[in-house]
Amino acid sequence: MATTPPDLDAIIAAVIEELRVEAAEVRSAGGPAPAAAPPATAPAAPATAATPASAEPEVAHPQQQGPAAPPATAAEVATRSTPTPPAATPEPGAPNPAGGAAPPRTVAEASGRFTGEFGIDLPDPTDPERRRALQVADPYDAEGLANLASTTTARLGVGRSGPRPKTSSLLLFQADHGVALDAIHGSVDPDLLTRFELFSVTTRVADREEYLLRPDLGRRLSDEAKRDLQERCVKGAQVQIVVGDGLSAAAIDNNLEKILPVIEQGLTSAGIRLGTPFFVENARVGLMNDINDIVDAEVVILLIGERPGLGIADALSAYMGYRPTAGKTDADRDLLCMITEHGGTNPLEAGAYVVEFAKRMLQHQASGQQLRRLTAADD
Ligand code: B12
Repeated sequence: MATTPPDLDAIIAAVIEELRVEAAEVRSAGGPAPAAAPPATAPAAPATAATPASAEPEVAHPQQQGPAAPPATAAEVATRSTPTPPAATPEPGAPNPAGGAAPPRTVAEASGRFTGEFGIDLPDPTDPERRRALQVADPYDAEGLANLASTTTARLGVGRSGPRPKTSSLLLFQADHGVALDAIHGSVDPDLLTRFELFSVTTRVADREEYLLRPDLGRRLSDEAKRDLQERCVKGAQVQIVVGDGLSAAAIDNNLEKILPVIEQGLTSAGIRLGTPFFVENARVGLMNDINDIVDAEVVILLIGERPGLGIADALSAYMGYRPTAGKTDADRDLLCMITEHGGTNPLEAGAYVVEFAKRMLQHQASGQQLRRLTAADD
C-alpha cells in the first residue's frame, strides 16, 4: 500500500508552535517548568539583572576609578563584556519599580545572544537563589536537608527526574563549566592594566594552550621580560607587587580594582618601600623566584587568578614569599586564597590581611614553614 510522504514543513511548524506555547507558559508562570521548580518553602528567585548595591565595595576608595558593578551571577561573569542597557529601560528581572516581582531573567536574556524571534527561553540557572534552591520533591527530613545544604556550596539536594538529573541541574552544571572555561581562556582587561599603570611582560609560554600543558614554562620569565624588568623596575624594594593572570582572568578583572589600592596604600602608609608593580601574562606561582632574581625585593606579593571551580570562577589568590629565589618552593610561600565578592573573602578585607602578613614577613625575615616555626610561640 502506498504511503503519503509526511509534510515536513507542517510538522516543523507544529513543533515550533508547541515550543513557543511552552516557553510562554514558563514565562507567565514566573519560573521554571514544574519539574524544576523549587519547593514552596524556598524563596522565589529574585531579580538580579541590575546587580544590587550589595555588590558595591563596602568602603569607597580614593584610587578607585568607577569600577563597573561586579557580576552577580556566573552567567554575568561569563558575559561581563555585554553592555548594560540604560537605566531607564529596566532589564527583564530587574527590581520592579512598581513593587511587584518582575519576570525572572532567562538564559537568553542574560546572554544577550538570542536576538531572533525564536528561542527556547528558560530561567537563568545561575541566579543565586535558583542555584541554592533545594529540589528534592519530598525530602524525608526537609529541615535537616536545608541545614546540611546551607553548610556547603556543593551541589546537594538537587533532586532527580527518574534516574536522570533535572534539566535545571544539568543546565547549571553546563553553565558553570562554560564560565570556568571562559575564565581560564579569557584575557585580563587591558584598560584595567592601563588604569593601574601596570606594564605587561610574558613568561616562556607561547600561547594559552601551552600555558595549560606546560606549567614549568609559566614559572619562567621570557628573555624579553627579564630585560624589561631589569630596565623598568626599582631594585631592592621592601615589597614587590606583581599581578598575574594565572588560571582566571576574571579574578583579576573583578578584584584587582579593590585589592591593589588597599595593599599599596596600607604598605606605603606604614613607611614600607614598594617596587615597581607590573603584570605577567601566562603566569604561574613559581614565577616569583625568577622575578625576584631580578628585582631583589625582600617580600614578593603575587596576585594571581585561581583555578576556577564550578560556581565561583573569579577567585584571586595572594601568594607571598620572603626573598624568593631559584630553588625556593611552596613550602617557603604563604597564600591567602578565595578572594572574591561571590562567596569568598572580600578583596578589601583581603588587602588589609595581605598588608599585615607582609609586615609579619618583614619583621621575621621569613615566610612559609620557616615563618611558622619562628612564630609558633605567638600563635
Ligand atoms: C591546584 C591546587 C593544588 C595542587 C597544585 C598542583 C599544581 N601543580 O598545580 C596540589 C594538589 C598539588 C595541591 C597541594 C597542596 N595544597 Co593546594 N590547592 C590547589 C588549588 C585547588 C588551586 C591553586 C591555584 O589555582 N593556584 C594558582 C595557579 C596559577 O598556581 P600554579 O602555579 O598553577 O600552581 C601552584 C599553586 O597551586 C601552588 N599551591 C597549591 N596549593 C598550595 C598550598 C600552599 C600552602 C602553597 C604555598 C602553594 C600551593 O602549588 C602549585 C605549584 O607551585 C587551591 C584552591 C584555591 N582556591 O586556590 C588549593 C590550595 C591553595 N591548596 C591548599 C593546600 C593546603 C595544599 C596542601 C598544603 C595540602 C596538603 N596538606 O598537602 C598541598 C601543598 C602543595 C605544595 N605545592 O606544597 C590550600 C591552601 C590553604 C592556605 N591558605 O594556606 C588551598 C587554598 C585549598 C584549600 N582551600 O584548603 N594544591
